[in-house]
Amino acid sequence: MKLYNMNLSNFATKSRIVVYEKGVNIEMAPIPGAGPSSPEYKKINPLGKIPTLDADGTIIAESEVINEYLEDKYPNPPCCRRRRRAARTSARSPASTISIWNRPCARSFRSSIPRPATTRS
Ligand SMILES: N[C@@H](CCC(=O)N[C@@H](CS)C(=O)NCC(=O)O)C(=O)O
Repeated sequence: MKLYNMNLSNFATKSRIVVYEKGVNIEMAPIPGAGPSSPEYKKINPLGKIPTLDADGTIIAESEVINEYLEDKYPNPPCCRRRRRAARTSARSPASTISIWNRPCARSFRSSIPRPATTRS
């Protein structure tokens, strides 16, 4: 597997961080030809955008998609996105519990708020 990337590309850096965080052995490949718009690179990624992952013959473009692929293929250690998801869930749980189980309380509060005018008669 190889990741076509360039040191100064912020999008490539997003994917490089995931590769390094997971500690997987993925070759860091330079962009062939004279740059991203070179015919050599466009044979790999016709849009000429960096990064591109060559996953043993399957070409994957877009840093977010590459990162999701890496997360699925190498779930451990989980990357930042999954840790954020876990953090979001732990914040949602008490919020949801309050909104579901304190409904009578919420209803009485809502009834004290004047309803907005509607166009329906
Ligand atoms: N949405 C793409 C953006 C990729 C992108 O725009 N990369 C820049 C480098 S940071 C690039 O390839 N620029 C070369 C060009 O547009 O010709 C991604 O997330 O991978």
